[in-house]
Amino acid sequence: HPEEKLGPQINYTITGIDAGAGIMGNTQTALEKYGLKNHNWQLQTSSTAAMTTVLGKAIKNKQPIVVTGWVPHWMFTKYKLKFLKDPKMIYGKSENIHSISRLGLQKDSPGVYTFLKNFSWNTSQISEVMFAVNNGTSPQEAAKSYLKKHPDQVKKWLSNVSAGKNKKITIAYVAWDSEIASANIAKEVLEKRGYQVDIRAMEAQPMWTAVATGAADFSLSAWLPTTHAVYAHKFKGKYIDVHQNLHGAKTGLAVPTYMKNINSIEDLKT
Ligand code: PBE
Repeated sequence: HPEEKLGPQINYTITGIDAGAGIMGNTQTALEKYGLKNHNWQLQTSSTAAMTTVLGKAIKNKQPIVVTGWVPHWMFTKYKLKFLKDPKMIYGKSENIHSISRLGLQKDSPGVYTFLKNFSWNTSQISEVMFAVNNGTSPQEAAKSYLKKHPDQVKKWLSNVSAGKNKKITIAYVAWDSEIASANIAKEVLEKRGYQVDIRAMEAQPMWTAVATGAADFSLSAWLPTTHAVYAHKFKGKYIDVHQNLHGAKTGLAVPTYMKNINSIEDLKT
């Protein structure tokens, strides 16, 4: 029904993910700043898995849907989606994924700190791992086979990284697809150098807390400057922003491309 208003067709609901995700807070802000709150729009909390399932069903039936979307994620390759324009820049101009460490890591684990300085990859590389996992390969197996296929990159990541000698390292991550990929890659790479690596999945706020309190040595799951701005501000001075491990990330609201009349967040009002 292309002429029908969108809101009533989808109960004025944006399908979201886990409450701690930065994209959820930013979407609340967007609802306010674009005046959508007064138009009954609401954001539904869910999980990435539930959101992508609902999205897949809507697309199968060519029904309208609005989701919280981001790249890198396989949803943008598996489905024909478009980001809604965000003229008010609520979701930021450009976003990167940062590696953050606890205070003191450089001093007492210089090898791990060097790895963090070395570690970066691009969206097509991380997608190899995400796709394998989405197709049913275990994250650990997917990471192992990636390392086998990219020995030169592994060499770079490990350059000047001193031997771990069984030193225990804890990585905190959030179970978003991109961070499942990076945490498992980091574990496998550091274990090649003799570190004993424990990766721990948690929600976003506990992840930042773990790094800020030193309960975890580092995390590769920090989306900055916008998505996790609230956490970065809250824990300012209690963590080290070591390096950017992926450039060109993006978050926002997304819809299937067959929703021809909806191209901007502003269009949700009409
Ligand atoms: N995400 C994926 C996260 C960061 C990684 C966009 C869902 C967030 O919103 O916090």
